[in-house]
Amino acid sequence: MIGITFNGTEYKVDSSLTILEAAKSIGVHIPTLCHLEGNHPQGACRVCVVEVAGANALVASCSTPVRDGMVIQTENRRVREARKTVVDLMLSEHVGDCRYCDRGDDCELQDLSNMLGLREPMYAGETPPSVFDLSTPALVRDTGKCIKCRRCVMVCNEVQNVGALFPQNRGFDTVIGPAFTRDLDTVACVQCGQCAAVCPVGAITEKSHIEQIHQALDNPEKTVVVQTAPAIRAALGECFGYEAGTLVTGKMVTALKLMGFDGVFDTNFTADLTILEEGSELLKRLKQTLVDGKPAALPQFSSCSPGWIKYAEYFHPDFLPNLSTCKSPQQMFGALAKSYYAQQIGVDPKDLVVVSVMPCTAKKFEAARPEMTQNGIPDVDYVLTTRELGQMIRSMGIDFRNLGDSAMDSPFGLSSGAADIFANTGGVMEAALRTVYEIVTGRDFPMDNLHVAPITGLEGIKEASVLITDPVDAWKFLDGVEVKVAVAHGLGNTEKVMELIRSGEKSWHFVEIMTCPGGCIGGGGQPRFTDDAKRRARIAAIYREDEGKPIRKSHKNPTIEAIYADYLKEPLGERSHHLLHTEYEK
Ligand code: HC1
Repeated sequence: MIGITFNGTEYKVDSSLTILEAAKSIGVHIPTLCHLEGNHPQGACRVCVVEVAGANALVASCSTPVRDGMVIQTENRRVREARKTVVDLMLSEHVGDCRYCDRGDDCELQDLSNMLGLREPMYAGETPPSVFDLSTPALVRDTGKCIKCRRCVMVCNEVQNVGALFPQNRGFDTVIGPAFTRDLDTVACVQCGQCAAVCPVGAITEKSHIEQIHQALDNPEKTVVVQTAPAIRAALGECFGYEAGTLVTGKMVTALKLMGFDGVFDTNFTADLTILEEGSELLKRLKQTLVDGKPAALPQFSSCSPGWIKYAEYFHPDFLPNLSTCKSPQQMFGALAKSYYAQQIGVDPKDLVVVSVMPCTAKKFEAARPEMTQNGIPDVDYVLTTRELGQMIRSMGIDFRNLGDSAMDSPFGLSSGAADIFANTGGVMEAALRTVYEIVTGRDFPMDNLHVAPITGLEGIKEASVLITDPVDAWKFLDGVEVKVAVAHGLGNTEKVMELIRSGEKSWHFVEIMTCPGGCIGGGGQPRFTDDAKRRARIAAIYREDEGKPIRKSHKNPTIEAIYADYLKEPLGERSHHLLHTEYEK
């Protein structure tokens, strides 16, 4: 620890920090439009300038390390005027009318301009042309709104290892975008939307489905049902001023009913179903390999995160046979809604509209994939991000904070705690282990409070193993086998996992990959944030939801048992194969 002085008061801070980090650690706020916690400083926006005694010029606090005895002013006239100049210069080049901007109510540039008291432009400025990129199903780019902060570049290259976005040209002509300033569909973008989640302005946003959903809700010919992903309930509240990690499951259901949906269902139901199908698939692959002498593709990779599927298609096509053939819970829900449920309620699948609420922009792309249809009808019609749902609720005049709680509808409303934790990194794996262990041994899953501690938390790559002893007769070949698993979140960590597998350094049986840092709770469609505190709060909330459930294992969900008895018959059976599984080809 070293001693430094902030605004006249002495503090002890960690010597490894930058001024910006040290200020945060003692509760002093320094504004920034380019910094992303946990990543190296960019020094791009210069909004975080501070005065350091003895230095001639103001310094960027994000890229200046603290030194013992440093005396720092984060706020005085000189600092304030410098920040005003910087922000005003950004505004002078920023195309757009706040009245019509998607970020009108949560723009960091507008907030900062207000905070600094900017009331009229100091510089007339020249604005660059606004070029729209509407090429992908998930994202919209508007180059005119871009303030060149490079957060998207950082997250796309360093966190996600995708490299779809980077700065081109110089000075005023700088454009942040795909190579040769072309559209996103010309490069290996996985549409995860992490760029849209960290953009401080409206330069990259999700492609909205709000208008199409209003039209469907207004159409008396259509029956419109909605499913809500596991991660929504721990984050939607933030759109209405709740602290991160406030669970709003019941209010969310009430709001969706008030909006006019004919059925409000839970993607968690099909998350439970995924565990039965994906767990059975793992056991089948192990049997083929260990007993039948026909080595199956191992490790098996989870397949519910569409950004990861796209990443594998682009960068690791030789591993596509290792992807579980299970459709994601979103798509399983759509397929069941348009078959089993449509039949039950006597509606032609063509007149049933399935809407999803997802924390993920890539789910829009997943729903549009040609594999995700039956007889030409898409499993899922429209996908709203958490942010879009918040916007829709507000626009329909629903007073979210004062709503009571409602329960999800039958038959797809009941789920286990294992389904809840799909939202967290490590959750799919833990849910699978809870079920597979019990199927194989016939005994209760032995982990403390059912959690597999080594694969919880925000470590980038996590590993665990479970030793199988004394299995039931059907699985005798697994006696003494140590089932080894791994978990990665964020595609940068995923790439490291792939290197470990390719080099032979690791030989896991099952690997969970989630595209976004933290898992779906940190998805590109969630209420925006740039630090880990919100990820942690949402993760804790999801574990609370799991621990509060009377049923915490997917195979113990009675409605899952019922749908197998009535309709699907058995995991990996013919109907499951037809409705719930797919194959990916490059
Ligand atoms: Fe996810 Fe999933 S957990 S992918 O993270 O498998 O988006 O929440 O809905 O489909 O269930 C996202 C979340 C989500 C699917 C499930």
